[in-house]
Amino acid sequence: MRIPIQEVTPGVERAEIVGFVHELRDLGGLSFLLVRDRTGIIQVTVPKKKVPEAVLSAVREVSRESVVRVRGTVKAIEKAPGGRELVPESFEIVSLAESPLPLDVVEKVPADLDTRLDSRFLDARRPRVAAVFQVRNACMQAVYEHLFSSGFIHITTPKVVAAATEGGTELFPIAYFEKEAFLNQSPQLYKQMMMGAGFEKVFEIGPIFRAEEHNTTKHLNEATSIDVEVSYADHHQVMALLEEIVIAAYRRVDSTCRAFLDLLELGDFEVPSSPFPRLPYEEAITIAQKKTDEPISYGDDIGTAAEKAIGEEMGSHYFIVDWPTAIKPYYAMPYDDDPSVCKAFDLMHPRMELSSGSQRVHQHDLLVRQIQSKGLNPESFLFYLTPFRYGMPPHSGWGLGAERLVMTMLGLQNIREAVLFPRDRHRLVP
Ligand code: AMO
Repeated sequence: MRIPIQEVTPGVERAEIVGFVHELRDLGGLSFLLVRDRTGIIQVTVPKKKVPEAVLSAVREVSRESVVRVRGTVKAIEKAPGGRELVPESFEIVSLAESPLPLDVVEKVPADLDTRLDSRFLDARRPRVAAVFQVRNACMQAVYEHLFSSGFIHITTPKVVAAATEGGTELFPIAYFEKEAFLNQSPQLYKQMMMGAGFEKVFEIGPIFRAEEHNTTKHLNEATSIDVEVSYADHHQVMALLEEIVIAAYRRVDSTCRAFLDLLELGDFEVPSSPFPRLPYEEAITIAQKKTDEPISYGDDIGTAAEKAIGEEMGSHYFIVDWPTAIKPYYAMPYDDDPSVCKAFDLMHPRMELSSGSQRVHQHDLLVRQIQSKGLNPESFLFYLTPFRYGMPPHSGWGLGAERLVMTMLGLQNIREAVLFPRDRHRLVP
C-alpha cells in the first residue's frame, strides 16, 4: 500500500510510493530519480546490476513528470534528501509524461508569470508554488473555524444579479435569457437583507466580480471575498472582529505552515500584534500631503502613491476610520453629530487595502436619500430597500479580500500568484 513520501523514514524497511518524477539522472552503472508527491521528495536509486530487468526497462523509458509507482527497500543514506533512499523491486509507469514539458517544474529555467499561468497545472507542481496555496488553505481554515465557532451562519448568495451593488462602474453585464443581468460585485445587499431576516451573524466566502479596466498587480476581475455582517454591532465591534480574523489567519500559518514558509524563504514570518492603530482619514491625508508630491486634499480618494506613503509611516496593519460620507458607498452610516463623516473604515496592510466595512444605514428613508445622493435610482434597489420597512436591526460588516490577505502575508509581488486561475483583462483561460 502506498504511503506518503514524507512518512518514508530511514527506519521504515520497505515502502511503496506514488508520485511525479522530479529529476532523472543516469550515471552509467547507477540511475538516480527524485520522486515527488505533495508531502515531499525521495531519491530512488537504481543499481543497474542489482534490480530486476523490468525495473531497468521502465526506468529507461520514463520521462520527467511522469507518474510512477515504486516499491522497494528503504536505506539510510546521508547525502540524499530526508537521509534515505528507495531501491526499487518494482517500478511501474502509471502515466507517461510527454517531452518536452511546456514548463520546467524544477525551476532551473525561470519562466515569466504568463507562461506559468498558461500551464498552471505544472506550475502548481512546483513546491514553492504549492506552498502558497497551502498557506492560503491554512488561512481559509482559520477564518472558517473562527467564524463558525463565534456563531456565524454561512450563507450563499446569488452571483447573477439585476442591479449594481457598489455603484454603476466596474460591472460585468451578462446575457440572462431576455433580461440584462450582471455578475455581482459584492454580497453586500444580500448579507444586509439577512440582517432583516433575523440571522444576526452571517458570513460568505465567495467570488466577487469587478470589471477593472486596467491590469494592475493588486486587482483581479474575479476575486474571493470574505464577507461578514453582524446585527446590533457597531463599526468598532466589527473592526475588532476583523482584527481577530486577520490575526487568527497569521497564527494558523505561523503554527502549521513552517515548512511552506521556509520554502518561500520567510523564516522571519511574524504575526501582527493587536490592536491595529485607528488612523482618522483626516490624519491619513495630512501624512500623504507631507510625504508625497502628488496633490491630495481632504475629500479625495486615497490613491496608490498616498496609500504607499501612509503605509510606510504606519509600518504595520492599521485602520483608516471616519471617512467623508461623500466618498463612501450609500450604505455607510453617517455620524449623527456630523453627517459629512461616516462610520466607515478600511483595513490597511502597509502595501495596500485589505478590507472595507462600516456600520450601515438601517433607516429606510435615510437609505433612500443616500442612494439618491449618489445619483442612483432607488427603484432599482426595491428588493433591497423593502426589508428596511419591516424591522431592520442596526448592523455592521466588512469584506476582506482573500487574495490580498495571502499576497501581503507572503510578500508576493503580484496578486495573480495568490489565485490558482486568475481572471484579468487578458486572461480567461485556463
Ligand atoms: P470593497 O469594494 O472595498 O468593499 O471590497 C472589499 C475588499 O475586497 C477586495 N477586492 C479585490 N481584490 C482583488 N481584486 C479586486 N478587483 C478587488 N475588489 C475588491 C479588497 C477590498 O478591500 N461591500 C463592501 C464591503 C463591506 O462594506 O462589507 C465592498 O465590496 O481586499
